[in-house]
Amino acid sequence: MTASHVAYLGLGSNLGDRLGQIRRALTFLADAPGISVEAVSRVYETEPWGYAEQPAFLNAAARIGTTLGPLQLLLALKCAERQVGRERTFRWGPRAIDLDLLIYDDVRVDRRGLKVPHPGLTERAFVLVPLRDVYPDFRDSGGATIDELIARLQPSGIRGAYSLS
Ligand code: GSY
Repeated sequence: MTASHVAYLGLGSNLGDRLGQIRRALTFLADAPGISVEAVSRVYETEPWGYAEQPAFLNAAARIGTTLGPLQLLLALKCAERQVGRERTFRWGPRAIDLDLLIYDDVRVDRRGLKVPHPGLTERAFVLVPLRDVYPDFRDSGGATIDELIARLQPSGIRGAYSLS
């Protein structure tokens, strides 16, 4: 596959076998047509954001190469979530797996079901800290570095990091 685009994904899980589900999602994506997984961050245990009365999350990020467009990629992520066993609970509630399209080249998408870059990207440490492992040169639209963005989000709610290998 000759990948023509670079995208960054966020992965999260806080129900069941959290690490196993993140691994299975990455394996599913690596086997999916039009996607090559190029780099995976460490896995971070993070405090729940949005709705506090739920278990801690494991979060990670991945850099992929892809021939898919943003909407096709979103469908592939939804398909991976179903394969891994995601069932809808409620907004901001617990989930077996969550796959978010964070960044797709320099492309901006503003549609009902898809916003790229992900709107919460620069305000959530559980997204930025894993992203820094695979995209240390990331800057927001105002020019802030990823270290500066993370420094603004203290306390970060990051409890610890584990290597996936
Ligand atoms: O948006 C992803 C789902 N999610 C998460 C998450 O992945 N990690 C943490 N720490 N809190 C979260 N709240 C929601 S919703």
